[in-house]
Amino acid sequence: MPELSFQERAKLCACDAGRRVFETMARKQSCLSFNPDVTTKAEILETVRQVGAECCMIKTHMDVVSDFDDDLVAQLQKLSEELDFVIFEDRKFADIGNTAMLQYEHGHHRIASWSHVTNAHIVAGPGTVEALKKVGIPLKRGCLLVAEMSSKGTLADGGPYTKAAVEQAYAHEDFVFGFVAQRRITDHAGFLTLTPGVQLQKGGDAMGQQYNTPASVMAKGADIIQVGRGILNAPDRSAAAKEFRKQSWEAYTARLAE
Ligand code: S5P
Repeated sequence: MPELSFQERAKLCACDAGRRVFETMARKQSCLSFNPDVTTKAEILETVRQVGAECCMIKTHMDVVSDFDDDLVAQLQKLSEELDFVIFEDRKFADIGNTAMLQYEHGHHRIASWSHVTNAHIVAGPGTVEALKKVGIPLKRGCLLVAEMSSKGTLADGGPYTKAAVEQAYAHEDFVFGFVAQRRITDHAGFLTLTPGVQLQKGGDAMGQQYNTPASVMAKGADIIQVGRGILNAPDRSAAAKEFRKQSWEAYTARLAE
């Protein structure tokens, strides 16, 4: 099957937030999502200001931010409008439905109230996503399922577990619009693949993370490359983000031309 463009794929996506992601990617010509995995409000906002213009998405882990407050959310939302990116809180919900629902809507972070996109593990069975959907759909939110992981020894490794994630996604297409995975795992072009574990050189860290290059993950069907320390620790973050954006967008356009 020929590769469809992100604009064409937006039309095949049944989730409001998912369409917004595809459309942002097409409009900005960016397959780059950046995660500012830093622990203060000031650092998050500083790094997002440095690289947000290059990104279709900014992925956060708000539970590591020591001084999280409503103003951080307000400023991030403002930057999301100014710099045109989608906000993705990487909460990886994994509990039984009722608990996941409470965690999504309530607590200190009230994730559903501000994050366009979140994600979930499928380990607890379909109840997790069914419950998240109850909160997310009225707010036009979307969810990615963690189908494969980038870390050494992961149990989410392409076998029956990954297949179960695909089945759950098909059952909830209005809320689930794709996967966190190391390669494309379905032919359904309305589903998006976000691949973490990306740096400009292949390698890893001391805690089990494994890195592949933008070109190699795009060749396996990634639509969004998820980059953290490859940009965060670069001497010039903006230049690094431009390079990741360029390499991944070129790989996408090459795919279209195949
Ligand atoms: O399989 C995964 C799934 C995720 S969402 N492997 C990952 O590394 N992630 C996230 O991507 C992880 O939580 C982190 O925020 C980011 C990778 O960051 P980096 O600094 O290693 O690029």
